[in-house]
Amino acid sequence: MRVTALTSGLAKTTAARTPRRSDDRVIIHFDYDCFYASVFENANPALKGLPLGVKQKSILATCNYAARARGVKKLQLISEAQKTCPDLVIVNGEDLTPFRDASKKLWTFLRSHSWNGRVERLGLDEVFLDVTDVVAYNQELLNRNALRDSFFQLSRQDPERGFNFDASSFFGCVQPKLDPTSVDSVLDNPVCVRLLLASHLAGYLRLKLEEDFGYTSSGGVSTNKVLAKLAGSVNKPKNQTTLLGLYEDDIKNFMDGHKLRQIPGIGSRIAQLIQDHVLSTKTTADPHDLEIGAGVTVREVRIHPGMSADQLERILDRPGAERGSGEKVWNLLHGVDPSEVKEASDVPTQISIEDTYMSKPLNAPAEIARELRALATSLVRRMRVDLTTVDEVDPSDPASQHQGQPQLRWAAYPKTLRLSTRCRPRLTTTGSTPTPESFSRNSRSQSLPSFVLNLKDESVESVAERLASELLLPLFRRLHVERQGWNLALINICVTNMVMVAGSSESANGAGAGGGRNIARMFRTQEDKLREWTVYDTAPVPDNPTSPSTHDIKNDVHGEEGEATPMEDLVEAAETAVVSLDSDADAWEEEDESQRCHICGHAIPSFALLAHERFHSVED
Ligand code: TTP
Ligand code: MG
Repeated sequence: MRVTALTSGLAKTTAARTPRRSDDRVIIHFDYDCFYASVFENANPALKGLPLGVKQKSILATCNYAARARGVKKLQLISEAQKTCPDLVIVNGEDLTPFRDASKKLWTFLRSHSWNGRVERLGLDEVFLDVTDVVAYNQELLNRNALRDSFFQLSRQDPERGFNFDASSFFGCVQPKLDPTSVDSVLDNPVCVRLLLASHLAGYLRLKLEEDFGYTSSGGVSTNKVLAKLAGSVNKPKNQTTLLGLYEDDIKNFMDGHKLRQIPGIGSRIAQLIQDHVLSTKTTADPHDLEIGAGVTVREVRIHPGMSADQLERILDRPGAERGSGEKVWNLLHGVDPSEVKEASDVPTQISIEDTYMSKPLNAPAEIARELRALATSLVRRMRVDLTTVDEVDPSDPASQHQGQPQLRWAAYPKTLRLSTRCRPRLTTTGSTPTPESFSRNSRSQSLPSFVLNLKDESVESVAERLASELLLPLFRRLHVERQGWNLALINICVTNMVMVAGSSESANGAGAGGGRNIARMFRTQEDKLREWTVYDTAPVPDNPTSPSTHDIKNDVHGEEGEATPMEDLVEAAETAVVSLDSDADAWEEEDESQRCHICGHAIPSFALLAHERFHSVED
């Protein structure tokens, strides 16, 4: 049987327009099953087996598979879901803290199996793992004469750390389905051998996620991120799929079967533009043979007359469009995705907390004070979870001991605090229909004072109280000079400009002892040394060209108006290792493919936009 290497396999006739795929890497994609529902089930096992829905506002953010079996759907209105399944158990999932905590725990476990550090979180419940090096190492060890008794080594240093597996077959499902007689072909194809090994690693890790943490997941294994993610969706839940490109058209056929909108990286706006083009220039007799409601398929786009990367570039050429989008989309249509799995960091680039008040906008000073205090409390709590680490106690070092307890210290700290608000859009009348005027977002920022970093003497509540009264309220007054009646629909507070503290025992101990002097020292040395490298988050939110412009944040960062000058009282300029942080473990929160709601301007991850828009449609 002829085997075509994954990297080749391009028919001569189409070579000119078919992008070339590289299959050098091995990527696993994990997607936890009904994630929010699983978090509740793990916290309260009595819920397991019952139909369970997780509510956010008036919508189900998700539901477990027992509920899905009864006809309940993700993103369904609660009222509809209750009609479909009257004994549906509904829990409130508006506090994201338990989901974030579970997500971090699972991600930390997966990361501990990476050798190259490429472990990327997408949202709270998806993880990409680049296992190219682990797999290549095990490929070298594979003994073709004893495939059934193989051992997968998880550590280069410790040859006994690993698991037994049967390398004569794949773990889980394979796509396209593999004829048993082609197993030998697989073994003759190095790319396929790597994918076979990765399927066992994925199976092992998924089993550990379930046994050790209580989370089942779906897995996808392939040679790039888009293929791994799509493969993972083929068999859900609690299963996995390895996508092979053993024969020439395997990947093309796999991609062709998807709707354009299903392809990660092709957002709704791009999909709409392409679909509009394909539908309006369609030449076949019956326009209804394209499923207009459900969207065009990859195949329909790919074979559309004249379609090419250049053509897509022209279709997508709109003000603000990224150059090269045409080629990127064309590549994706062919399963080509050179994007790297990002390197892991424990620390988010920013922590942002916000709340919306669409149905009851805020207008009175007392309401503002209350909301700022609540948001500040969440923010400080979040900082203490996401930005701290626990030091080991060294029994021989009295300085490292604090009543025999492990010490919490900052693993990273933010330098800037930002407050943003949005006012509810007023309705204006265009023709006979009232439409919302465009909203405006205003932001102000300033340095974060050092009391926020005091882990020893201050409780979350007392830090939050000071943060709200001493910083956020004055910032708010600078943003809104009117004394009341702002019609406020959103408040966001955010800490950013993160600086990571390297794990030197000196800095660790000092910060661990209360975050006072040594954090202060870190600020000082960091400020002096890295000033020229630091990128201040100055960008006004460019979502509305008519919105009032934001001030120059640089002035704030350096203590404009003499409000917060945490650097001033800092002493001791001893060296402390710090590095600028440029990772984005939590980038999904605001940056990753997030879109803005056209009604309230709230930044929403793409995956949640639908739910959010439904929320508006039912809020009143
Ligand atoms: P998903 O992975 O889409 O859903 P899921 O994990 O619940 O279910 P599946 O088994 O199909 O993977 O999203 C992950 C979590 O994100 C989900 O548990 C709830 C949350 N979420 C929202 O808050 N809003 C949304 O619009 C969606 C789609 C998900
Ligand atoms: Mg999921």
